[in-house]
Amino acid sequence: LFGLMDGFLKNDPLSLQTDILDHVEYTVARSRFSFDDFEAYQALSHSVRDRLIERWHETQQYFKRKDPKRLYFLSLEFLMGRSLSNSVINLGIRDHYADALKQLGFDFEVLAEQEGDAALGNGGLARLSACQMDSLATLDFPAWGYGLRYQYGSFRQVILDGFQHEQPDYWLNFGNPWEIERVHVSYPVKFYGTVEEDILNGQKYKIWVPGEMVEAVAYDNPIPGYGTRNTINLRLWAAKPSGQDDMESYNTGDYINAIVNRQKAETISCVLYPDDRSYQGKELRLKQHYFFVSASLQDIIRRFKEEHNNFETLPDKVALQLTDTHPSLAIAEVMRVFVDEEHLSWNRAWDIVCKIFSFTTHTIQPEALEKIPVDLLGSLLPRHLQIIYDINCNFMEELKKKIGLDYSRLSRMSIIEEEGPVKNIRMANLSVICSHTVNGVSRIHLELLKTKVFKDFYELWPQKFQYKTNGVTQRRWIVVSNPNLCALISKWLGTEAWIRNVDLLMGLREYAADADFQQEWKLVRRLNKIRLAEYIEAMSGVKVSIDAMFDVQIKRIHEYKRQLLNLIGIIHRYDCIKNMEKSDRRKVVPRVCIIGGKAAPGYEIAKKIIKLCHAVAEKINNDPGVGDLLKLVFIPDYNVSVAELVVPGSDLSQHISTAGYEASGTGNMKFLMNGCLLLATADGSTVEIIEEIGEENMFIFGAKVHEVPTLRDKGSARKPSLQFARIVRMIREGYFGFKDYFGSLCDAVEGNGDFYLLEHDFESYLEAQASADKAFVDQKRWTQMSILSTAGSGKFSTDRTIAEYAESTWGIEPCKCPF
Ligand code: 26M
Repeated sequence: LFGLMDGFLKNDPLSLQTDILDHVEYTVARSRFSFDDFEAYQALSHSVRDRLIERWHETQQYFKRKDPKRLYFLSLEFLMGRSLSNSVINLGIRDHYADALKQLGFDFEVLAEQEGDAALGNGGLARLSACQMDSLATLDFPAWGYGLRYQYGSFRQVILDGFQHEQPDYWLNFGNPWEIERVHVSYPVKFYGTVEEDILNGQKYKIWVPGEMVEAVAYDNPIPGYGTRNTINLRLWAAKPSGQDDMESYNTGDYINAIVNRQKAETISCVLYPDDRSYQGKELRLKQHYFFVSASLQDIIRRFKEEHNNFETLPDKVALQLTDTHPSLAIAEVMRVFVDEEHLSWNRAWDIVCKIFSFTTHTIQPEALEKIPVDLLGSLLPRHLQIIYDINCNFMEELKKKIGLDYSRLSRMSIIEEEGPVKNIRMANLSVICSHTVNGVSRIHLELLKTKVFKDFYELWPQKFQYKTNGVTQRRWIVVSNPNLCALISKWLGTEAWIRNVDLLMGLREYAADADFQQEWKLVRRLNKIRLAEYIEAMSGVKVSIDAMFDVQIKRIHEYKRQLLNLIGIIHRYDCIKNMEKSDRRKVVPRVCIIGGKAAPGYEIAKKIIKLCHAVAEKINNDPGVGDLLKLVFIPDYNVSVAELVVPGSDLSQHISTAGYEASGTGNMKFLMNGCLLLATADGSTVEIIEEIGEENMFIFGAKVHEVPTLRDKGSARKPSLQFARIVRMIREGYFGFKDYFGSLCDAVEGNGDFYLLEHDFESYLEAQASADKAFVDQKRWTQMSILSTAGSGKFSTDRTIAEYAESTWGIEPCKCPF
């Protein structure tokens, strides 16, 4: 019996093969003797899943026994991408599986390509959440992630005639082996209704009498750490019709319609909102937020109550991390549960609330801050609106005592925005007031928060404000996506220890000029470029030369990220080549310019940028006089797995936001780790990258953060760029077709309209590009810069970010599950 009980799954080739074939027969229900690649992928994933579940169980039991302070990481978005390769690498059994499969006649890499992306998020914030989960698991922290299980993830971007079209991403179509449905872990979530009063022991209480109820069902996604058995949980909620329905209604009315109406509950977790910039007071979105918050908190409080009976100790056991303001209704919800359901006094409840929440903001622009119309909140969550008003009222009283009757400051700091056509709840103010710590995502971001967006709050509570520079996980962004570079690094460092301790990458500096190392480095990079070139040809039909410099900008399309500056630069390059003497063309460094990214479906200008990219590409790629000297390709449907292919294969990457607009940026870190050089503005985390690897190893250009406001004020008094103006005129006058369509795009970058200062930065952008060309010609120097980029990327691991959060924000400690 004991033999059976400690019998962990075995990882020798025969056991793995038996496992896979069993899953082919019993899970996929195919013949063990005949199954295709996709079926093999399904069986393989289930076999990996079994191993994840084992460790997940052990870890959860260990956490339960040890009962450490736990971190609950709340985020409405997680961009997990694919799980297969990541899982087997973190479990340390990739090669075991590859061997086992080979004997069965399958190639591991081919099967891994069968997997679709889990794209439950939009951009940087969502991928950061995913990277942070990997680091939390690897560093053995007792953490749980909570999110929503959208049925439709980020839309699929399809390009027709150069225009973006959005198609639904029904990602669960073919099943999802990476989740475990927990039919017994479910909670009722309530909406609408009224607030009434009740008297209990002579004490008045508010009671929320809801008008609608849905059920939140848990889906658990195991997150394995690397080099540890710890496997933590990402719990995603799906909405289902409530089990607590009033059966009476079925008897009185139309049975069919009653069922159909019940089914509407599922719409709550149906679709991810694709916008990542503006907040329109949409009821469904608000419902999603509360659904998420209510289910997560019921789960967290239930777990706490299993072991504890006094809420005073909650702050010693629970840290709640708010990823942006999206989950910040949690603050009002905890107050409601404490006061209305647990009957704590307001003041006791408030004391506890102020000790458990920390808040990280991922935006800079004030107009991007989340607001909820008061009327909307009042109808959907009437009791929460009262609570928010009460929190605000108390805060305003306290504030008056501290700052006096400075009404304009009071109104700026109020949670309620009274100005404007409709009253709004400012979720950022609520989050700042109720959190013990407010974090920025890079040093410069915190500076801007302190002096602009949260200036008033910073002056009141300077000690609340901190920053933790973002990172990315080297497991996903080197080990999984660039296996050859990974092997090369380990070979020269003589250890794989850098995969858990990324500072060791610094050891590569020693070999940066070593001829043998450079040779091997170049070879790895070339193989990656070949792989990327094949993908480009398959996607766009454009054949590109491997010897050209691969110059890449992949990220969401936004005006502040300035893809348009890149395009105008490309047109300028094209123009120069065309106007050159034939003999001079030999001196041109050939380039393949690669752009990729989604535009929010309602973001007109961003969509026009995509169209312009295609129009320019059409012209350049079909100009026989240009040939291999310049190619432009747009990579459609940019997502995590596309990034895993593109990042390792690029020579130069662009991070060229107007200084002061990118809170951090994390794409720059992925490229840096892979030895791709950066052409960038001194914005967000790039400022800190410059400090780590030195400006001489990058191509930095453009206005600095402190210059931007003055430049903007100057308006048309800024120094014009004739080259820039000429190119904008070409676009406007129809040189690339679609004359009328591009007019508004041109308006957005001309004269006073040029809010993001493209024209001002253009000349220095061209200089930076010229330096990049010069450096590329000297391949020895370029390779050295490339090696030094990887060597200096250690700071930008989420391992460092998470360690900092654990220490100075969450107050949690590792809890390593023994073997
Ligand atoms: C808004 C309205 C409706 C639906 C969704 C949204 C929304 C979703 C995501 C708004 C913002 C969202 O994310 C913002 C974001 O991704 N910010 C980026 O965060 C990264 C991680 O900190 C930073 O590196 C980037 O600089 C920052 O732009």
